Amino acid sequence: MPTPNEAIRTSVCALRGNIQGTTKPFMVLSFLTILAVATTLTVNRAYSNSTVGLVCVSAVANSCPAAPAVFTADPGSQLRVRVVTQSIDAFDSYSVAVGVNQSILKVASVDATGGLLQNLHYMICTGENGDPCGYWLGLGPGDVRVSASGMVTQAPTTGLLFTLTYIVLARTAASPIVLFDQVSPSGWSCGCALFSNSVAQKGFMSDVQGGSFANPPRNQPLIGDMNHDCVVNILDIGIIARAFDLREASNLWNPEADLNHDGMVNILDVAMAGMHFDQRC
Ligand SMILES: [Ca+2]
Ligand SMILES: [Ca+2]
Repeated sequence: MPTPNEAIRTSVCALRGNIQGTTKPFMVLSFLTILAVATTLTVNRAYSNSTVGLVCVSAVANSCPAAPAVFTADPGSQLRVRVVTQSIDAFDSYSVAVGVNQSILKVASVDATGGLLQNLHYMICTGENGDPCGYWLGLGPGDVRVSASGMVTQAPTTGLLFTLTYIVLARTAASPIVLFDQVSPSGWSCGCALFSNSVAQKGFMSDVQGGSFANPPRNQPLIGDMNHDCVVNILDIGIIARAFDLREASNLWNPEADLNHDGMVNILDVAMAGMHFDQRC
């Protein structure tokens, strides 16, 4: 009487014999290749859970700020975000992903100039057809996954990994810049950056410190911009229209809708907003 294990082994051997006898051995090969890839991906998860050093977004190339960086730039201008490592072990490759709201910040370039490792690769995720990140379930629109390799650095390593240049598309009071990494296409992710040292044959994680982006404060309020989205349009006229005919004594009085400050909301206020129609900050 075979043991359960022997029984399984016997059936597997029988199955293998059947497979070898099929006319499509390439299918078996494909299956084994997929299995091998899956196994490799599992191995990638074997990074130590403890972290070493820090990777941050920074305005400067040679240090991380004590508190998360706040970047400011006007719509239409460019924003430079440096991704910097601080007090980290020696490494000769890394990978890290940077996420932003792509309706506010659009990636213009990813650049390793002045960086610790020069052999740079990156993918910009768009969420559109042909998105190179489509395979990586953990990545979404606005994310950039960056990896690089080069000569082993000297520990402790502090310095620039790469520079991201964004074009500022829209106004925001605060929009996060997130650092993270995706290890597997299955969507497994960590709030960390990944490093490896092929000479010492080890991999390790670092902590990450993201930041945020905001537009600089406006000097002059935009007349008629009732909803403060930096453009005067039909939405703002609608807000004034809802306050139409109200006076200061009214329960629903909206002082903001009284653009000419005469104590009532009427056609004069609508006309005043109309004079600034389509204006932007
Ligand atoms: Ca508005
Ligand atoms: Ca008025």
